[in-house]
Amino acid sequence: MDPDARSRPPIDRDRLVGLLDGTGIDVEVLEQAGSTNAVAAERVRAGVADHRTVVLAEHQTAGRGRLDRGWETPARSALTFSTVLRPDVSPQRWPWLPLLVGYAVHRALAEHGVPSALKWPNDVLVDPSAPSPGTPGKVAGILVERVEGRTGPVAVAGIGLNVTTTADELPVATATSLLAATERAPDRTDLLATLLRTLVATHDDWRTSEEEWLRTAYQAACDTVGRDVRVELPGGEPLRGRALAIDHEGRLVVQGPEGPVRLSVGDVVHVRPSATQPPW
Ligand code: BT5
Repeated sequence: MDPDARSRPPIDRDRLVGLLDGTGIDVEVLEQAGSTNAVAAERVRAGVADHRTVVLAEHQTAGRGRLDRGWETPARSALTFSTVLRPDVSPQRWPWLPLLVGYAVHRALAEHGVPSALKWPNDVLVDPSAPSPGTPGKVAGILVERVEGRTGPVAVAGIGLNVTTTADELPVATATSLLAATERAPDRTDLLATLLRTLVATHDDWRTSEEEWLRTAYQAACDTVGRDVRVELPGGEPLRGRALAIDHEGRLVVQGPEGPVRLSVGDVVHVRPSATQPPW
């Protein structure tokens, strides 16, 4: 048996099926894939994947972030998977999807006793001690892509969550894992089942309701609001200011030098601790 198989057991498919019984969630586990978002998109275009189909790779070799950035994870150290969701809502509501997915990850981690916070728009952070004291690390990233299926558009919601990745395996200084940050890691099969149940339930609740509860819940879990931030904007000068709120379209409202600006995209750097207590 290779040493990794002991310290990093594979997903237990039989147990997973039991844990997901009655949810209609269908998980395909691949030993290896380039990007699970790409595989799920292929399945959607081929007409063999729809709402609640999930593709997971034990080892993702060409994981994607936003804007053609990469996502790197050693085999079986993380959860890297993509869930097909059919939001069936007006196009104006689609920008909520990445926020909704992040919020679902935050809730699922809480079920496993791990406090986390959200960094707008698509990072999940955990405290306290990694990568350096007082600097929460990025434990999960989210990539939501719209794909034209045979019967309309679907969202492919990719989640990468570092579980047992050790400090020296983490690809960048801002990254952490559940093990590195909290010195313990839930079993990946249990955690995956919680993530999928929470994601699908949060999505289905949102789809059939108004936005305000999600806005309030996201904002309460969001460590960006209340901080001084620098936001790198595509093709423009960075914006500096105080993050004030998440608005009703999921945009980050930043008080800049020339007044409030509403951002729908951007990379946020938290430049100073929040004046208020962080939501851990
Ligand atoms: C993201 O992009 O955070 C989205 C990551 C989504 C990954 C999942 S895995 C399953 C599915 N299939 C895919 O192909 N993708 C999705 P972004 O905000 O652009 O952040 C990317 C940046 O995060 C990189 O440029 C690195 O700096 C950093 N990074 C790379 N790997 C990381 C890791 N394992 N943990 C934390 N940070 C990482």
